[in-house]
Amino acid sequence: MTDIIRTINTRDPGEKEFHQAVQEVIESIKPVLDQNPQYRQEAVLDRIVEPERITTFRVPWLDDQGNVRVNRGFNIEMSSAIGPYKGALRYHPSVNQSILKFLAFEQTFKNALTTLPLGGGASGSDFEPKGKSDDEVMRFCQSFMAELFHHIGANTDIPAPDIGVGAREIGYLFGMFKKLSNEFTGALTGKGINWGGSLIRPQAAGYGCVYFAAEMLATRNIGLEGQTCLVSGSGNVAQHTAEKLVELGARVVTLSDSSGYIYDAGGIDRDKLAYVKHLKNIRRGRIKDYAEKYPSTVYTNADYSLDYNPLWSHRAVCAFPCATQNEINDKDAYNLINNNIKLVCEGASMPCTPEAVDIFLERNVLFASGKAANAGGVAVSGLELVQNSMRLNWMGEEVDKRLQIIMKDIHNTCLGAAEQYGTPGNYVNGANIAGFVKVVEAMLDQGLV
Ligand code: NDP
Ligand code: 2IT
Repeated sequence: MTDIIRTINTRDPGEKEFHQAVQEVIESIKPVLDQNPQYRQEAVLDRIVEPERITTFRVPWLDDQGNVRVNRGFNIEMSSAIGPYKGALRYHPSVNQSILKFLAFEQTFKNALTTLPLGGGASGSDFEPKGKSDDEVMRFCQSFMAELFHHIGANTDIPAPDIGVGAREIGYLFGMFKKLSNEFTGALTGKGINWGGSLIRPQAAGYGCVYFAAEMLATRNIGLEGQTCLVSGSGNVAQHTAEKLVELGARVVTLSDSSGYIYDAGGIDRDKLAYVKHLKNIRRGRIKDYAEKYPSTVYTNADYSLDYNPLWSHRAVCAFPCATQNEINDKDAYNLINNNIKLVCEGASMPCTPEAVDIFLERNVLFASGKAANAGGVAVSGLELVQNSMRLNWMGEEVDKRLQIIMKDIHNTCLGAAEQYGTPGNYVNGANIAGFVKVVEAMLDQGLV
């Protein structure tokens, strides 16, 4: 165990997701530390694993029956080395300090890879939006923002959609931010298109993930057309990953939510995806309904007592985990490999366990970690901020073109860094090294702060 892992284990025992995210970066950057003794002298690791600021706060709200409910809110400001704190805002019952620190830590390097001047942060709550009325969600968001607005702003900290936070929540949050701060600025991204949002932002993480996958496949002269793809999740990232895959001629056969998954051997086409979007974004229903609408589909209930997820046991060339952290373990990795998998591209944040990642790398599967592959979301958030400060809106084609260029650049940056430090083709090392060096160089330039 390295000193830094020992330090965070002692200082923050039980923060297993945060430890996992740190461990992955530390393993990748060993050669960088060896070649740059100054980094050790300046204790950059000790500094980079300690958030610049953490806030936790009470979020009281009234449910529709008039009962007082209380949730916990968090804001993690991890690194402002290269720009204002920026990252995910997540509402999910599992949210705790460990999960948000892991997200904020990964985000710091992800944002560095985008080439945009954005630091790393994350915020959220253990609030469960599923099953709540729109009024309840609005009251919760307003109470959450009553505290968060002290900390955020277009030049300080800019939250954005993540699990459980989409257009509806950003709307309620922005409305309250504007009222409290008396300013109309880009203090949140993922805003509605009529009030400061960017075209393509809802699609960006998913589309970007597929652009990244296409770049990876091209290094082995493989195209996406006709390839069978497994996608997990059915939220924002999964929907738009599937949408771009279908547009490029791939065959998407799975989608899931926390209750189960569907397998549609005929392929999920545009019309079926339109149904999924309505089901999930408007009706806020369960993916199970898909199998009732399209009876040739097989629906399987989630069984959390199993030590593998049957979604990853189907034969496919590409896998896109787009739901949540640690959804592919070592057993799932072997199941994928035994079924011909050639590429695993993380749409979600840290969806593969370290054991699964090692198996993919050992078996020469093309593997991209989320901090590179899903960076399209935050990249277009960055473009949303540019448009806000210029007070203009770009056309969708313009944003999409920029997104494609950014994903191609990130791909090449990862390959270049991996090659330079002796692990050609290893996108995990490449992403960690390139992101780390950029952030650390900025920290050193700015002195001990
Ligand atoms: P959504 O809330 O839109 O969708 C999340 C999906 O994952 C839902 O289908 C949800 O099912 C499922 N899910 C969530 N938690 C679990 C769980 N514990 N077990 C099984 N399924 C689960 O979120 P997003 O699509 O925005 O985010 C998905 C992932 O992508 C996250 O890891 C996020 O960090 C990452 N990401 C998101 C970006 C964005 O712009 N939105 C950008 C970059 C990364 P259910 O409805 O049943 O909960
Ligand atoms: O994980 C992520 O990159 C996000 N949820 C989006 C962050 C952003 O600022 O757009």
